[in-house]
Amino acid sequence: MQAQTYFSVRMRASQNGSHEEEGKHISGGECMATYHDIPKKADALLDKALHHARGNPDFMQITVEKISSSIEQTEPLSISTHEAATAEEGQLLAKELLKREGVPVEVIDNAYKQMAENSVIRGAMLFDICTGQRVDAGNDRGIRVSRMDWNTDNFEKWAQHHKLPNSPRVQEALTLATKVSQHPGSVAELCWSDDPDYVTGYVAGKKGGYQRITKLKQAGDETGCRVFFVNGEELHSYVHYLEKQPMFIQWRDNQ
Ligand code: WAQ
Ligand code: MG
Ligand code: MG
Ligand code: MG
Repeated sequence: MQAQTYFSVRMRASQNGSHEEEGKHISGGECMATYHDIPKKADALLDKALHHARGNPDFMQITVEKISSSIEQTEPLSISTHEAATAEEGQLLAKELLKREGVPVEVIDNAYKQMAENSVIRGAMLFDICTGQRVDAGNDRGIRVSRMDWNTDNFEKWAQHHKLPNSPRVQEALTLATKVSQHPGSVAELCWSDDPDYVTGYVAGKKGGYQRITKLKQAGDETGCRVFFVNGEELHSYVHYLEKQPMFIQWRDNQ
């Protein structure tokens, strides 16, 4: 569809050495840019890393790669917000919403158990809903979804229409959740931030869309979560989709 050449721009930042040297993960980010926009997009990612609630990084890497496959375009998932008075109430609701998306309760329990054992991961853990097992490499890298973006003007119109804060965090999370959910093998996603000052998270799925929950952890907690529940997918092509298939989110603002 696109006439222009786009580039994938990715950033990762850590403290006390690189991720490979067991440094602490501070921030990551991924977007797509035209050649002309690379400086602007790279600068925004650098800024995100340099002013982060998890701390100041001493290792940063920005990677720019030309995208040669064609870019898909899709509408954002529908959005809803559930108020939770406490993290416990929010977590109970998250489990209920995952069940409604079709994740068996034993698989949810196993994911929470493994989460507690791998609390510092900088990507997503993948769980197969048929076996209940974690199916990505099982290390502290996890899988990073990449090559996705949502034009900020279009996002701002969307946010205004939905009376939501015009926040890059919501923009990034909904972009990621929409791309993940588009794959036929994706059943549901569970996420909350590893940033100590942000306690809202979500469950996303094909039935309920992007379902925000206003409190999933205590303020000050630096433990985040991102889990993708998948249905018997051939892992190699699924991960290839997450990492490599380029996708733009585009909201039709005529609704
Ligand atoms: N691919 C896979 N996993 C990722 C990615 C990615 N591109 N980016 C982040 N993660 C994982 C990683 O393990 C982080 O620790 C965790 O997700 C949380 O990332 O109000 O801000 O960027 O609607 O801190 C959701 C609610 C906010 C937004 C989520 O996540 C709203 C958030 P963060
Ligand atoms: Mg992020
Ligand atoms: Mg992004
Ligand atoms: Mg974070």
